[in-house]
Amino acid sequence: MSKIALVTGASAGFGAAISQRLVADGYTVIGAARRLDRLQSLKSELGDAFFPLVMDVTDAASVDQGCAWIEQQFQGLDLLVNNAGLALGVAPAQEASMVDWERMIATNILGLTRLVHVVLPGMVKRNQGHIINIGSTAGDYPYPGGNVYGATKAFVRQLSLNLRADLFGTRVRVTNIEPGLCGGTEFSLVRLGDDQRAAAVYDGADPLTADDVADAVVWAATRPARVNINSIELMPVSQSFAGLKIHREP
Ligand code: NDP
Ligand code: 8X3
Repeated sequence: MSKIALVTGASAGFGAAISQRLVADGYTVIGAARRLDRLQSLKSELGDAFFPLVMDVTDAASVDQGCAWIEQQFQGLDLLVNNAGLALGVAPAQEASMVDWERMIATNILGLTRLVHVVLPGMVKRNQGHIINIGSTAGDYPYPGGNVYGATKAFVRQLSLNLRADLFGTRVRVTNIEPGLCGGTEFSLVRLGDDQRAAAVYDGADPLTADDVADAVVWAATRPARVNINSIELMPVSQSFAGLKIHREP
């Protein structure tokens, strides 16, 4: 029997690459997102092992309905990859849009948490399963304009660790994958709203690719059942840390 995985945000970027890798590894994958046409074109590539599912993670009814369908069709999940997420804007906090902040919190925090809440009891009951959350280096290291986006990813990191604390004594696994700069996805277009500005983020940088992230996800998922990978932080070689800054009065 092939293992059953739900990948949120499967219509683009990491989610599409993770779905491809999991199917290649023998999983049956339910790929969830809002854009059905994108999921359908992934299905035409991946075939019978891929099931498109329209789901908006910010909508409780949509998540409940989608997860009920999965329970009925597949009798539960072996793997949840909580990948759907977004950044909006790079304005400093004092100039940022509250609407953008609310959307990031609704998607990256509430949406991800809602999926955990729906899926976890079944995993615990079956005493097996794995939740892989997609965090970010933005949850570990501050940068100007990262404000609420980075804070949502810090939430993902701490939730992942706290889940492990609660799951002590069960065989359910939790992993947080924290990528740094990664190109070839829609992330910067969504964040900046402009093709040229998005392309400039990666100019000359040799960033990570979605395949690099999918590699980390599939590696964590395929360790022996006794092994829990708590977190994986990965960056392109071209990315490193800035020092602390000191503002000096003239
Ligand atoms: P993309 O913008 O390429 O993909 C985001 C995916 O999330 C899309 O499939 C989108 O599908 C889905 N999504 C967004 N909102 C919702 C929603 N409300 N309900 C369901 N699905 C939703 O981004 P990436 O692949 O680059 O990013 C994926 C994850 O990785 C995000 O959590 C991001 O924060 C994180 N990340 C990205 C990095 C990067 O540099 N690219 C680095 C570190 C972390 P649709 O619009 O069809 O719903
Ligand atoms: C995305 C990575 O550095 O653009 O999570 O915030 S970064």
